Amino acid sequence: MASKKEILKKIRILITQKFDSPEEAFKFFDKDKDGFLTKKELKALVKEADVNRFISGTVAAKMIEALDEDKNKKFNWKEFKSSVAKLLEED
Ligand SMILES: [Ca+2]
Ligand SMILES: [Ca+2]
Repeated sequence: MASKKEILKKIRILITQKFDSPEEAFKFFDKDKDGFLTKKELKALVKEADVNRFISGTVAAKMIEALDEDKNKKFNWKEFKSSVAKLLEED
């Protein structure tokens, strides 16, 4: 199984290489345009990052668990932005 570090690296590559900005990535994966990334929408992002699909749901759940500041089980733009900022800080 891929390590956490490898998974985060894949997500970082997706956001930095396939999108011009984190905001563009957020808008792209917010499929219903409600201004939130739900676990399901985040799972699509994780899958798109080429993380093994069998663990994509778990990865999405863990990301929300760890970084959902207002505990509503989904990411708003501010939470997503700070998640990406943390990702970019890693190695
Ligand atoms: Ca949404
Ligand atoms: Ca939230």
